[in-house]
Amino acid sequence: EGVGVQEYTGIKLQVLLDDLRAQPEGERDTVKGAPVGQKLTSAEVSSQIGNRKVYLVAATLRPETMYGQTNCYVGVDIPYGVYAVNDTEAWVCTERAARNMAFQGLFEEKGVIKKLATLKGWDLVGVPLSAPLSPFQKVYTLPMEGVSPTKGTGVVTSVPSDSPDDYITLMDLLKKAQYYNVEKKWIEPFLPPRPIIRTKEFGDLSAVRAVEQLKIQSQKDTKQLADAKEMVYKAGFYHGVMTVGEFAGKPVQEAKPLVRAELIKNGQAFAYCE
Ligand code: A2H
Repeated sequence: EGVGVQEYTGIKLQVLLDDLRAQPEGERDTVKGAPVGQKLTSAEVSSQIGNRKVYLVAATLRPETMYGQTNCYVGVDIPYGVYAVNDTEAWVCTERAARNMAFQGLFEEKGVIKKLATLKGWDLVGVPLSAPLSPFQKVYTLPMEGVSPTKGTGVVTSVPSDSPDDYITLMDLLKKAQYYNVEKKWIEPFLPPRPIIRTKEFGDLSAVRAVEQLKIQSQKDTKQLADAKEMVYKAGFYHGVMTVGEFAGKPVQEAKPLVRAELIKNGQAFAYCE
């Protein structure tokens, strides 16, 4: 980072509000005793959102990995806002990110922020989403300890096949579901990760292999995770070849801008810098 500008891709994961609303509160899963999505679907927030579609927006440096999305991560204690983009869309991210977005002209009126609601990460855990290019129709929002409130949007989309952090967090959550206040059914159907990229260093499932090689046990092993992340990132970038999707057979370096452009063209992503 430092002086350089980070060119992220903002990925739009649509909140399946109808799914949430179709399930009466009494029959909903709970997080810390509160029904999932309770705040998002409350009368007060609903009236603010109106008819807008709501998206969690995740910042990624690896748009070509979106074929491997299995879930989305938020920090449970991080404050998030629901921001109006225009009359038809609202985005969930940190206030810091919303300010950057406003100045980058991503909202209807340049420089102007219209906040519809305030949430905590906890309010989003268990919320169902539709993630572009994911093989799954519905994925879930889960808690991650290492999410930084001052990087990207504060929302991280999860690709356990190619991100050691994403993979170990998923294993952690599954092992200690009760402790983390998550349902196993938000995790189990999405495992094991499906291969999307092959590298000569790590084979088909780079993140899984690196986590095993470095004997990483949990998301608390931050030093080894940083090493694994660097190794996997380099292997993927320089030697990765896509094994799925429209650009299967192409090197990652070629596929990356193509997938990004495709997502942006389809209105499923946007350029975001910081
Ligand atoms: B990447 P950099 Cl498959 N807190 O996306 C913690 N991590 C965050 C974050 C935040 N607030 N915002 C974004 N990130 C993650 C995919 C991916 C990513 C893969 C492999 C490696 C990888 C799927 N998760 O990143 O510090 C996001 O995860 C390794 C560099 O700005 C984002 O890209 O360099 C990356 O960290 C941005 O990290």
